[in-house]
Formats: sequence, C-alpha cells, structure tokens
Amino acid sequence: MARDEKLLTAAQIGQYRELGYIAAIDGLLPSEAHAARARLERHESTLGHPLGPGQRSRSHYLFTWVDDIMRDPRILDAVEDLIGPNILCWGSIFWIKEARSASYVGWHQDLQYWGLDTSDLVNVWVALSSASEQAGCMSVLPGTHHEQFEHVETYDEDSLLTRGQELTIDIGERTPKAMPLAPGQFSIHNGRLAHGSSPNASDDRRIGLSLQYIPTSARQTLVEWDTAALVRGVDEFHHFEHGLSPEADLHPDAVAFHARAVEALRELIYAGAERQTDPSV
Ligand SMILES: O=C(O)CCC(=O)C(=O)O
Repeated sequence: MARDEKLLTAAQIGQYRELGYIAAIDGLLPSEAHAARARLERHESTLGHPLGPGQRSRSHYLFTWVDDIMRDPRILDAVEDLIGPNILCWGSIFWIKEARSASYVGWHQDLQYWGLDTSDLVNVWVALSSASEQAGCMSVLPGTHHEQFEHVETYDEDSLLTRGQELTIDIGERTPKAMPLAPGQFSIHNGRLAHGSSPNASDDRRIGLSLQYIPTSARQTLVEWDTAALVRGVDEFHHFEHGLSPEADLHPDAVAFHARAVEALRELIYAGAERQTDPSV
C-alpha cells in the first residue's frame, strides 16, 4: 500500500520534473556513511588494490551492506515519491576518485546506452565520503532530460566511463549546477539528465555509490536476459529476473549471480561497440 506522506516536498518534486535533479537530501547518518566506507576499504585492503571494474558495478549482489543501502527506507521513500510504490533497483555503481587524481566523468546521459525503455529512471548518488566541489562532486545541466544529445566515445584513460563517453554539445552555452554532498547525503537525477564531474583536487578519496531505480513496468531492450532487485511493492510485470540479497558478503551463490548480472551489463554496454575492458557504465 502506498504511504500517505511523502518524503520530498512538492517543490522538490516539481524541480525534479522540470529540471531533472534534487540535491543534498539527508539520507544516511554521517556515522553510517563512515561505516559503509570502512566496509569498502576493508574489502579493498583484502584485495590489495582499490575496487576494480568487475566489482564496482551491481555490487549490491555481492555485499550485504550495499544491499542494505539500496533498500534503505530513507532513500526508497524519496524514490517512491517520484516513480510510485512498485520499485526495482536495476543497478549500483561505485564512483571512486582517488585523492588528487585525474579521474573525471565526462558529460553524458545514462539512458542513452542502458537499453531501458523508461524515462522514469531515478539515479540516486549517495556520498560515502565528502563530495565537495574541490573533491569533484557531480554537476548536472539542469533541464537537459527533456533533450537528447549525441555522444562521442573517447576511451580516455582518465574517464571513469567505460567508453569515455562525452556529449558533443557546447557546454559554454549552459549553466552547470554543482551538487556537493556531505557524507551520508544523496542527490537524485533523472536518467536522461546530462551530468559529469571534474577530477578530485582534495586530499581524500571521493567515494559515491549510485543506485538506479526504475518502475516495475520498465523493460530491457538490448539484451535477452537482465536482472533487477525488487526493493519495494509488487512486480506484476516480471520483465527482469529478481536478484536476491546476498546471504553474506561474497557468498559463493552471490558471486555466481553477480557474474551473470555483470555479463548482461557487459553485453548491453558494448552493444554495437568494440569491447575494451570490464564494464562500469
Ligand atoms: O560520480 C560521478 O562523478 C558521476 C556519476 C555518474 O555518472 C552517475 O551517477 O550516473
């Protein structure tokens, strides 16, 4: 049953519809964000290196603490206000820029290459460290979710995007809006909104977890099989196989399912393109 009260204000919902984004919503407590970061970094120290492309996508199938964030009612209440009560989470992605690194994200529109037939993709970006302007927080081009632009693929090695995608529009004519976030806060942007971010000039890592939520009615058009987690309500459509919560971090069943989920992502991200590395987005 739908909730009576909304988490977002009417002004925030209006801004999302008109401009495509809402910034700096209080989500996790700072202590919860620090705890999640600690879990991530403990795993990275076991690996001996930062989280790689294979594990940075759809990590909610691998780690219980990512699954918990994905299902957090403070986030889902906001998503429900935008797309209704029956919600799938299609993906999760870690966006990590090391301290004083050149990594950046070129301007892009996600829904152009994810194969999803919906305009209702709500992308939630949760800060697990400080995502200040100095640290290269995300910026958006307000209102661009009503338009569709051309991308080029640069394969630039500092781009965090799989194909180094970049919009070909003249950004000089637009006014980007930066979305700085404190640890635990989240922003929301529509899957068609143009967004990107600059290198991290701060002395700390900039760590974000993005979560892609869609209504259960959405379909995948690029690959035969795809998965999504049912995080709220009921799914009367069954267009996606439901991925389950991991029993424990890196449980063998979770690792096997994650491998299938990432292979589907790899297939759709590289549909029609030369395959170069593991996919992220
Ligand atoms: O983390 C960033 O700077 C970019 C994130 C992004 O492209 C996304 O969440 O879709």
